[in-house]
Amino acid sequence: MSDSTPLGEQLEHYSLWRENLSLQIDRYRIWLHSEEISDWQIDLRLQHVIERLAEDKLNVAFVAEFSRGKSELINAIFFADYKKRLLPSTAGRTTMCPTELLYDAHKPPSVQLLPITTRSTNTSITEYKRYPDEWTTLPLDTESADAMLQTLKQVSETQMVSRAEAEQYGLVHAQDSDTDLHVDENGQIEIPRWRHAIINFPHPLLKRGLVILDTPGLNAIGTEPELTFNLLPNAHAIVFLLAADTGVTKSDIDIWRNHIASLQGSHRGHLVVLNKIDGLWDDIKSDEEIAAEIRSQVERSAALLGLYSNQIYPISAQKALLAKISDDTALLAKSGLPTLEAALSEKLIPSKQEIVREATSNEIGELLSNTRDLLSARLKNIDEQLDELIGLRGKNEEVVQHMMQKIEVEKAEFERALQQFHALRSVFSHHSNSLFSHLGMDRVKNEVHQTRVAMENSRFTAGLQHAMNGFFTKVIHNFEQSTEAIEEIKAMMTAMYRKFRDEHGLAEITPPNYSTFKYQKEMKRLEESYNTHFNTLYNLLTNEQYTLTAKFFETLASRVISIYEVANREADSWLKAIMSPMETQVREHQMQLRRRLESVKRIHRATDTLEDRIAELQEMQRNANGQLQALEQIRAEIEHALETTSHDQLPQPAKINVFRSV
Ligand SMILES: Nc1nc2c(ncn2[C@@H]2O[C@H](COP(=O)(O)OP(=O)(O)OP(=O)(O)O)[C@@H](O)[C@H]2O)c(=O)[nH]1
Ligand SMILES: [Mg+2]
Repeated sequence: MSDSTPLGEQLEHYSLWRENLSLQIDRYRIWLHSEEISDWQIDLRLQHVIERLAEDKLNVAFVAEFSRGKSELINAIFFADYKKRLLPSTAGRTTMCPTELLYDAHKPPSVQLLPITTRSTNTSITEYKRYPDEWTTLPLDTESADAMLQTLKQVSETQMVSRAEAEQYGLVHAQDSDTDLHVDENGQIEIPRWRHAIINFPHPLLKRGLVILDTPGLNAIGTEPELTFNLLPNAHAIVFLLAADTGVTKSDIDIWRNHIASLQGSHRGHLVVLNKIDGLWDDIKSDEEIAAEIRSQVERSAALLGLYSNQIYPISAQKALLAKISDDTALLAKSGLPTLEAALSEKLIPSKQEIVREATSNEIGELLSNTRDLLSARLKNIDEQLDELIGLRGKNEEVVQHMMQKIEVEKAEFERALQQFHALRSVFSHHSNSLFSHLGMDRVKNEVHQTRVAMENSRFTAGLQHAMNGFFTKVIHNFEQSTEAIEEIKAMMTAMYRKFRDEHGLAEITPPNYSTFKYQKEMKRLEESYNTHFNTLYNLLTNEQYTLTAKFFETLASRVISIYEVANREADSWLKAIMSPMETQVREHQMQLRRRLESVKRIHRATDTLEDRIAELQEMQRNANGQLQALEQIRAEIEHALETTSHDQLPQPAKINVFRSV
């Protein structure tokens, strides 16, 4: 199906790249098992990496004022193969609720709809996603384009309610200048029937992890905090549409400035489209004149948005859809869509792949280097034992006796060190607890609760903003305190690693890094975007201000909580990553000492001949060397899988050594 488009091709390459990478990582995992070098922690970490690669999503959002052609463009890019206009697209307001199109193979094709009445609670959409029974679910008959079309019409459903009810949902307020939502003779107002829609649809691109977000125009973005604080900031690309028939209006500029341009710092892909250029295709004018007219409108629009004119793509979504449906290549080229599609895939995929590549490379690089350290330590021990035993050739019993005593002393010393190690473990868990007292879920949930109470208490006062600001201050402070705890843990472990290396010859290990800096930055970003929106709410009457602020706060809070969840998972795996190589090495060293003592004892008691033992050790040495070689091979294969780009035409990134420490 749509796989023949540049976007389809790139997505396919990208998903093949992920599949191949997973395969190589899984081979490493299986190898660790078969060689009996794995333990449950390593296995779990590898499984996580593999799962993350499989579940990787690419989010593209379409944002604009109403009737600029968002839904039409989505139809043209993604659904033309159905030879129908699948998503409803009509003059005036059409898409009434944010609509996510995705594919989750665990569920049957369906449309899930969250009733608008849920806006009277302060619960965010993210939270509702955990409770499927709050949604109305309609099955989607993918065999019939007509049946699908009927079901998809739900996203434009509206209903009539009283003005008071609309106010309760925060959809209108005293100074509402929204002319489309006018009160009729019965005092009723037309409002959307649904708050949010999720379309689960087995489309080839969605199956490869693409998630499309269609949004309603007419500043619905401002009233649904989920869009402002979650869906748009998390999109990997945003397509913003202008239309040639309306030109750039004030509300276009508002949406651009407040919801898209303000996200730019986070180097996400933004694409600006000037749609409906077919309105300028005037039969009386020459092609050159038409091209000049389009160019000048592009330039004017670029100037108004503060962009270069080559950043705006002139297209006709409607003609592109028609061209694809009727297989008209000339019209398709004229519609400008192919250029936009190529730009979209260039913006979307390479940068996403880079992020995934780096995260995977760091995680696997660390595990590989731990495995290598372990095998090297094992080999070093075997070498030493061999030296010891070879030195015994032709020596008398007294020498053997002496050696036995020497190893026993070493073993006793190591056992004393082990006691220190166990003491360290308890200090370590003490520090870990202190880390989680700042970073833990209980802490953040408590902050949220306290802020809710403070907001409720300052319902009619200016203290509202104070309560919200206090929330951010506390949350950011918690992250700062976590940083201190992290530094302490790191310093302690570094000292311990050094001690074991110097006194017992254990391999040098550099503890991995962990920083909460990115979360602090994310919090600051949320705070800024909150402040921007709060200032626009500030002019409202106090009661409305409270209602809206409370809604915004709940979405913010659920966003903050999900950031904490990620930070917690990371902290957890960091704590394991910092402790487990040490545990493995200590265990290994202890086992080797026991073996050495055992073998010398057996020789002493003459139950084993010296030559048998030497031969046995040589076999172990060959085996360990073989494992190190196999590991090197695995490392090279994973590195190769990481470096292969998803797209051969792309300039190759500067060659970097993906595994710094191996
Ligand atoms: N002439 C022309 N009409 C277009 C083009 N693209 C969309 N339209 C029409 O413009 C109207 C609005 O298009 P939609 O796709 O519903 O716009 P939207 O941005 O999704 O609007 P909302 O869902 O209301 O936010 C529809 O009647 C489309 O057929 C185009 O390229 N040329
Ligand atoms: Mg629409």
